[in-house]
Amino acid sequence: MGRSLYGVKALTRIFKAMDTNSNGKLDVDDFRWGLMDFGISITKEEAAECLSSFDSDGSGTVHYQAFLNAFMTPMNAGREAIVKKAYETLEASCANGSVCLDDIAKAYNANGDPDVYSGKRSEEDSFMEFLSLFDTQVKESVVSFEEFRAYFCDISALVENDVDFEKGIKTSFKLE
Ligand SMILES: [Ca+2]
Repeated sequence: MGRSLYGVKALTRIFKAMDTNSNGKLDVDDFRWGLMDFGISITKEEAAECLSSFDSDGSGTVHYQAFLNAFMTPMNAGREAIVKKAYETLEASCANGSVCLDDIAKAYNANGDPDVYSGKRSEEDSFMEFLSLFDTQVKESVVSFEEFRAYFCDISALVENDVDFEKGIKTSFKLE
């Protein structure tokens, strides 16, 4: 374990712990009570002000994706494009038109992982870790583009060079 590769997982855990009614959004009360669990006590007004810094659509709540985006290192346009292409390629190749965990597992080639490439860990470890990062462990469950993208945001933060990043994705999903 280690490094920012687990960023998405840790953030997801925090988000879910705060989202007590499990509606995928944090409101002022979720946020306030969540912080109290960490021993931080703030007023409703302070909580509202904090939330507004995450809240891009002015709804007074923070969606899961906005929460992740606030903490994750964004990918540049070139990286976004290659990740999107990988997902679209998966979409085109999978049986029922939506990308399931099993489709990703079948397509994934661990040699695209920089740590496998450099000999730091085995293909199997890389593969198991890759799958463990997705919320679902059920083969038939759909993996959304947002989940897929979040995983590569984590990877992206570790890879300095755009060329290496692109090469990694291309190898992982056998893109031309
Ligand atoms: Ca909620």
